[in-house]
Amino acid sequence: MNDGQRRQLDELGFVKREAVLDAPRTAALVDTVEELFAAEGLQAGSEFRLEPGSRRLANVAAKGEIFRQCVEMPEILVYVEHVLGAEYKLSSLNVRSANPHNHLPQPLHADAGALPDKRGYWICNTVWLLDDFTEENGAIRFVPGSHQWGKLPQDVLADPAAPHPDEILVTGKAGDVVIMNTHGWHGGTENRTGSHRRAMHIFFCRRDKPQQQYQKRLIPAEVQQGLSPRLRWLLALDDPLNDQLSATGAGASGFLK
Ligand SMILES: O=C(O)CCC(=O)C(=O)O
Repeated sequence: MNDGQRRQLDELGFVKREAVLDAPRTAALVDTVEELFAAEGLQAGSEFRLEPGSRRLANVAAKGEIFRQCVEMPEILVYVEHVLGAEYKLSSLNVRSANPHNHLPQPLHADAGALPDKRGYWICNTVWLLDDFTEENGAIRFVPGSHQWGKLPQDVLADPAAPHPDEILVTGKAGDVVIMNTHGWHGGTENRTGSHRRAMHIFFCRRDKPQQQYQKRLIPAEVQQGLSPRLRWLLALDDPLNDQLSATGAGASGFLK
């Protein structure tokens, strides 16, 4: 991470890394995502939450090695560590696909309704673009600096779904990854095109907080056995504190992530 990127993440609340995924890997992710949508049908995303106007998949760390490989990419984790400190873990791994002609913009929100606590920031999302994000197709808007305000949009805005005077639209190319301090106010926008707008959300939290998706329960035991020590650490598979915090599903509360 260079100084400019660090400053952007600290001050604006997000930074984009271009071309993290090459075209074949992006295409393979899209194929796997579409296979899962087809297999899961109307149930897709229901383990976490459904969202009108969008297709969602949940728990995809349990649904393919291709997703787990993205969790441990050092060139992205360096940013996550910058936001959360050295003691972080995967919280959840989902896919969101804004439907063609989806005219339901998300309200501005902080992920999981989370405010920073005494120790500071405790969530960080990474948004992996599986399609180009354009001004037309439902790119994410972000209110720069709002991660530092210690307030939730629903508590201070008359209408969190309305455009915010300071919001920036985060556009990019398929294969880019946007690292977001999602204490900051953000949300998906309208998709005015005839195509799906797909993204994967690899969501991290500090290790003293519950996971949104308790990986130890979700990932099949035979798959867990074959995972590297690094991935086991990232997924908190051998972490008694995480067992205590996450086994009840407490981390699933709050707003959309
Ligand atoms: O548009 C996206 O992929 C991100 C939307 C978002 O902020 C969320 O689902 O919490």
